[in-house]
Amino acid sequence: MLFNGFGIDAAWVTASAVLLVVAWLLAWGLSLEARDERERRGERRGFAVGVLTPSRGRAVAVAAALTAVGLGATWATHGPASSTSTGPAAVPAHVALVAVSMRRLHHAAAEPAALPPVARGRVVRLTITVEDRVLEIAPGVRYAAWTFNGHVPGPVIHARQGQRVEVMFRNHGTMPHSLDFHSARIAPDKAYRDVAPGRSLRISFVAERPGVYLYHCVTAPAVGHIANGMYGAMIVDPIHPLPPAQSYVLTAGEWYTDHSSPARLDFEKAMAMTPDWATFNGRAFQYNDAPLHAARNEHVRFYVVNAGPNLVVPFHLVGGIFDRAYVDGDVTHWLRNVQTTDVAPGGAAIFDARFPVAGVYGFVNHAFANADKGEIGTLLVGSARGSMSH
Ligand SMILES: [Cu+2]
Repeated sequence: MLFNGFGIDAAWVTASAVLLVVAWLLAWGLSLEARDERERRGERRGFAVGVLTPSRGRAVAVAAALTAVGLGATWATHGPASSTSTGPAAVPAHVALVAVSMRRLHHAAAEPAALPPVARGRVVRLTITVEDRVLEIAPGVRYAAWTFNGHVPGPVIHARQGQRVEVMFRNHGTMPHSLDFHSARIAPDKAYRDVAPGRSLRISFVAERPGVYLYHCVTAPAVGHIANGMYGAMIVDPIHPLPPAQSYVLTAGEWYTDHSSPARLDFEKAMAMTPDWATFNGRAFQYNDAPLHAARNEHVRFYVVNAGPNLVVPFHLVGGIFDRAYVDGDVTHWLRNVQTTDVAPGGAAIFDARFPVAGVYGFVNHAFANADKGEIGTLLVGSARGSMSH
């Protein structure tokens, strides 16, 4: 159809509108992801802005590809060269497809496992805010979590030995919460005290001991607060850093669910130490769906923190042997040629490995009942594709 007197095809107008809408959708998606990432890291305004993580970057790339396909189809079927005038009925469908795809990809994004860069400067400042939020903790399972910065686990804090860490802790939840840093030597009756809803507390300490540490809410009953998702990892690089490596942070935790939707904590299950789900970084099986990557013969490092609250994590590579295991995160000495080593609840360890052969590798909790509950992930070495079965 032509607009009288202007020679403009209705399909052209529609396609232009589609382009505008899609561009807006992409910009909206990008801004959401960037905000999400800033919140996850607990960064304040003016602090270094986080970048898109690889998995979310991929999500945007896929959305852009879908957009291109949609526009191409629109062009082909409704372009000005077309003599038919069936109407651009397919255009809204393309827009809907792009919107739905972006939404699905957004929600399917795995928690980033890559170690963020070490903070610069003499003082590391960040904000950790308690937020009650419904999260997907396993495929199709929603849980009403208590979070630090909207995610489970909370932001990875990556500092260097000797830096001062200043945390602004805000409680936007509905009950008292607190923050306990295993990386600090500090009077807990003051620094780790309960903070009432709507209130805040500044916690400051020097990261004097290198290693890898848990932080968590310690408000009674701590088992319940940790089981509801209130935990995170903190890495303190030694003054003389470890050898460079492709580094990932895996924080293990358990979920104990009732039968409601969204699910809530079943306290009796937590006391019996019988979780429904065991996870690396908060969601069961997520790194089978979004595998981690390494190059052949590259040094790979796993910082494994066990938030528990209850169960030991015997960490193991399927298809690999750890060259080094820094037990309990002690960077001054390590075990060699390790197949499996326990990571205690409230503890952590560092594992180094290399993979001379390309392929699909796994990292698991070798207490296999807990691997079956979700503590299992895939590491793709070289150009391999696929995932560990589960
Ligand atoms: Cu709490």
